[in-house]
Amino acid sequence: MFEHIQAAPADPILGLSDAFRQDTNPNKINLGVGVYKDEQGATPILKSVKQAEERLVDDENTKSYLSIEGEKAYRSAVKALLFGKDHDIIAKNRAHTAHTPGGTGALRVAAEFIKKHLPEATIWVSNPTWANHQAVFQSVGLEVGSYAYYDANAKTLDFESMLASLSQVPEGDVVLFHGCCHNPTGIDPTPAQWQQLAKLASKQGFLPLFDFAYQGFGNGLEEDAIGLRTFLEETPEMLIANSFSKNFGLYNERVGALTIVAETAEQASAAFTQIKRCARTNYSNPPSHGAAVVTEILTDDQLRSLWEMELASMRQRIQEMRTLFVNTLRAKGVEQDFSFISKQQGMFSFSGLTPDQVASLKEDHAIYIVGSGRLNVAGMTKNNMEQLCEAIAAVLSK
Ligand code: PLP
Ligand code: TYF
Repeated sequence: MFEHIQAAPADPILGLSDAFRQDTNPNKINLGVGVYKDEQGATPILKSVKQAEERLVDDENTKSYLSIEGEKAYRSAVKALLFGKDHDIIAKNRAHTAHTPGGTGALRVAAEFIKKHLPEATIWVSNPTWANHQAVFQSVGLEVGSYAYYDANAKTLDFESMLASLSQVPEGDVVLFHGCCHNPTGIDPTPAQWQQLAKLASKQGFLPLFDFAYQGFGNGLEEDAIGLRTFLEETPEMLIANSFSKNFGLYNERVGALTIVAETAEQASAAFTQIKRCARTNYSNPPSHGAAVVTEILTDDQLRSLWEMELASMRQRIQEMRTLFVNTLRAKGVEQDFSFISKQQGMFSFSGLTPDQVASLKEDHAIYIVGSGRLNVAGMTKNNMEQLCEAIAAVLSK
């Protein structure tokens, strides 16, 4: 039965982690997968998370199933984080949130929901985008199109082309936006550009789907929500797939959520029953632990302020590494201008390194970055910076 089955290609990002693990070079550096690392190169459990877990060990009294949509306290906490706790949408009951296994789980449920209830819709993603977007949407049979986003020469957002592409999107289609910290480029629209995009969405009549995997890694928790909150002033409907993998460091607990915003409370309730149906036929109900940790932290003043401090320190360390990287490259005699990297947001930057240079970094220097030239800046440390920049200087001068 299985003899005709061909091996699937490795995931371009997760496959790189496998290759990294097998590399025996003691000085190897992994700037591939988007995982935060501290100054020691470790991905530690946040203190706020440990403290919340200690409380849960004492207080948890059942491992019985959660409901399909997850716990109420978690779902309320997610909405407050996305919209701000006093937002009209919450007061008017126009949004419902389902706890999903990670941001990927949220995207998958969103994809099935779109396919089933907006069957004519094409979904549009930025060029470039996270490698898994296209695969998740295609796996449910959705048509995926792409809109202009990045200017590879100027290393900026090509906003004119983005507007021109999105002006072609017909009414009833879906457009995916990265809420902040665009993966892979590290370049986000400005507040004024978000306004223009939101007005365009309203004019064209397309449905925005926000993928919000890095809240707090750009400018701050509130600041990073500006894109989706600006849209909500113009568009009465939205889907939001958010992840707590990065901002709580809860990667392997698989914690995220899918939120639907509708024009009225009645429409939101009806649509949400269909979202629950998609969840039920996928994984029945979500895993409890990660969401219980997030709820404990978000609803307790002391844990919440500890978490916000820890998140700010992750954000600041990445920003420091951006500046140090640019300065160290210059100090190593690299003439090419890399200053754009210090202006970008979140974990990632598009370096502009070519596929050959990326291959040489891996083969000759045991430095792993994604084939597109995307760097995980969060994998840089003061300790690996000299070695990294010397290697980049070497491959650039080849
Ligand atoms: N969306 C983007 C843009 C991401 O970078 C990631 C990263 O993992 C995800 C979604 C998926 O999040 P999760 O790991 O919680 O499934
Ligand atoms: O882009 C990244 O590196 C992260 C982690 O299939 C990731 O979003 C990468 C690939 C993948 C799942 C998660």
